[in-house]
Amino acid sequence: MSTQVGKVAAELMAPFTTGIDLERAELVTPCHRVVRRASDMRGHYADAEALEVLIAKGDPVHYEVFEILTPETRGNLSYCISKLYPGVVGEECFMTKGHYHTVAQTAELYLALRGEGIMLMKTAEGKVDTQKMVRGNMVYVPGYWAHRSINTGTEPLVSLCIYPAEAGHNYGDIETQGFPRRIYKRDGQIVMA
Ligand code: S6P
Ligand code: ZN
Repeated sequence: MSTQVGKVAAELMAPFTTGIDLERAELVTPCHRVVRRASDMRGHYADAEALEVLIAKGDPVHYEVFEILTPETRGNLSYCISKLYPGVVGEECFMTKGHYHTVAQTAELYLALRGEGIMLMKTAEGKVDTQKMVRGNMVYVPGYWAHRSINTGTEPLVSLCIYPAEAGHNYGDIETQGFPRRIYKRDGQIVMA
């Protein structure tokens, strides 16, 4: 009993509160901010030439992630606001790189707050799944599923993501094999191919 109490004391964190600026759809005081521009997305879109044109035209931000990180030990939760801008590379909708978790069995919950999109998922064994991301939808990404968000709308796709702090990012086979589906906007229609 005394050992258990001692262990808890060693890991004890102070409770804290963070705020989301609901207008800007950003965390007010993130620990860390990730910014990915078109030039960070080389190798991910079908039309590599269209991506280079976009980079030459000013290298727009594709997405930002505002993170609250806690110690990467079992039991803690980290979370972030993911803000994925609208746009196309050729005809392919803007998307995140996508990743497995390094601790492969860890799950993640995405609560869509604004915009419209698709969560595209795959497993290393070849399973594929898509879920609709629209305000109020909570997409549960189970362990072992690589996940990529795709903005199919005309405004930023904003989600709150909550995941075990130990989860980590594993970009594994995504940079070499991508995902088995792509999402295009053709004549204003969303097309999955
Ligand atoms: C973390 C979570 C998000 C993503 C973010 C960027 O588990 O899924 O914070 O890191 O949406 O995606 P990516 O694939 O570029 O890391
Ligand atoms: Zn994740």
